[in-house]
Amino acid sequence: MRTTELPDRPEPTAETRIPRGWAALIGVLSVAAAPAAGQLVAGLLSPASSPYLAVGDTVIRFSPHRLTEFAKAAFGTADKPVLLAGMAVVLAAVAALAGLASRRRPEPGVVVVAVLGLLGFGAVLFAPSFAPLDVLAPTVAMAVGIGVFRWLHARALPPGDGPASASDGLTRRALLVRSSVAVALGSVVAAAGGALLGRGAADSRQAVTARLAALPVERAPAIPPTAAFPELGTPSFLTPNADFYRIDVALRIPDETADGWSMRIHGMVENEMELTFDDLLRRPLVERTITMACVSNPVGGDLISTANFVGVDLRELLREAGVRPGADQAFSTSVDGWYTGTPVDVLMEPDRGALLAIAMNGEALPPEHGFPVRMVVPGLYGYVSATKWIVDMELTTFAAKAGYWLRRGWSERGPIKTQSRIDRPRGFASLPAGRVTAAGIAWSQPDGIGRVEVRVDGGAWREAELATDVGGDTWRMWRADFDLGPGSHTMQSRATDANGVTQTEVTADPVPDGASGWPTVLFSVA
Ligand SMILES: Nc1nc2c(c(=O)[nH]1)N[C@H]1C(S)=C(S)[C@@H](COP(=O)(O)O)O[C@H]1N2
Ligand SMILES: [Mo]
Repeated sequence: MRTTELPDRPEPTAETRIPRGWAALIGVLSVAAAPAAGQLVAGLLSPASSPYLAVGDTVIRFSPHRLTEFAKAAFGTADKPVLLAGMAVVLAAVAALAGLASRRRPEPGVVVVAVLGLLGFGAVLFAPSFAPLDVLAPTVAMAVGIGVFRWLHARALPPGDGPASASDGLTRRALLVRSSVAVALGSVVAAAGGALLGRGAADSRQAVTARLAALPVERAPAIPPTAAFPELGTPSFLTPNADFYRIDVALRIPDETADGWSMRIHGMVENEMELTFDDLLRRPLVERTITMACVSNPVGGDLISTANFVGVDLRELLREAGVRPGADQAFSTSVDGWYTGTPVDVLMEPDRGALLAIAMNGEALPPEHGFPVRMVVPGLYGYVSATKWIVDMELTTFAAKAGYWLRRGWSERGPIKTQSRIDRPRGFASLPAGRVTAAGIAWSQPDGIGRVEVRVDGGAWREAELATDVGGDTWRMWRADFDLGPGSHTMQSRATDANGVTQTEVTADPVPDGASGWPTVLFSVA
């Protein structure tokens, strides 16, 4: 409210406000410069960390299924470019408004640029492929966006004190035009450069997926729909790649191409081998359905997933290389410097089915799951067997060399422990009176599950109904019905493997060789 005592704030004159057109333009230019700078850093460092593309991927991930299906039907393979162009239009509109809101002071625009920057940051941070160094691209993007906006704003704002002379106005205007052109050109160069730099790995993945579709692969049997109870709360039998659990110590996801890949098998072997990606494609390719598990998975945890892996039989390769007697460890190294040792006796078991994998669920390995080549060994925890981005395998002894996690207190051999998990009821659920349906998963790779039992409130064990068997290398879903009275209840489960050995009740932490104990869920019935 104004009072007569206080002098009126002078109304800003036309001269101390940025003309509308320029205000909108500097908003648009800054909001273009930001993701362009992010794209350049991402191209240099880690292609998946481009904030603009990450936002696009996030939109796709959180779009309702029907919308993405519609987009595919309407735009075909152009669905993603259409989305990215649509985002550009929305961004330009927001940016123009932000500029218009900042005709006197830069703050409103700075806030809008910062909020957009945070969106990009969040999209990168929560991408399935996130690795620590990925924070750099969205950070640079945000800093460039804010910096450019402040810089152009200062140049566009007419001087507030006194009328500027005509020649003054001219040079100022020329400076503003030059600065704007510089920002526009810089953005185009940065975005294009970044996109080019980062293209190699993505193009290579697409090419591998396409080549694989044309190659003969010995397919795994189809998964029957009766192999899972997703309607009861179990996972789907095959885990979509984007949901597949992920564990690694990579600072950035390697952006190797398939063409550039090679791997040496050497050390205690008769015939040293050097394999290229094409060498792998020339060998018999086989698809195997495998449930991978992480040794860090606590009882009841979700560091376990299942996929159809396509690859080359690792035992066959090692037989060709001719492992010398005494070599008890296959020591594999990743291009990012991680390394582990796998027991040779396990790899050489005739039925083990260890793979040098190149594809997962019908496409080339996703970058974060080891593109172009990784190991997968049924029945062993990932830390002793599942080297992603593999580039070297040395046959040696456990006495001579220790893997990354072995040096950090984890055990030498990592057989997966027989386990079960209760997915329903959820912990602390309150259920209506009447029938309670329990469901979950159990696993005991590579031999498989023979039986799952469930009990409530420490009562008698009841045998659960098992879903259709897919094989020993995968999880097995189960379900059981109970009629329970009102009150709080405790449910436990225990799995028995195909050899009749029941999972231990003894609880153990994940360190050093995997968690054990019966999963327990507390819930209440009304
Ligand atoms: N290069 C590399 N490979 C790795 C790891 C790693 O840190 N670096 N982690 C291992 C661990 S502990 C597990 S459980 C599996 C997980 O594979 P995923 O991320 O594809 O699920 O990868 C293994 N392979
Ligand atoms: Mo792991």
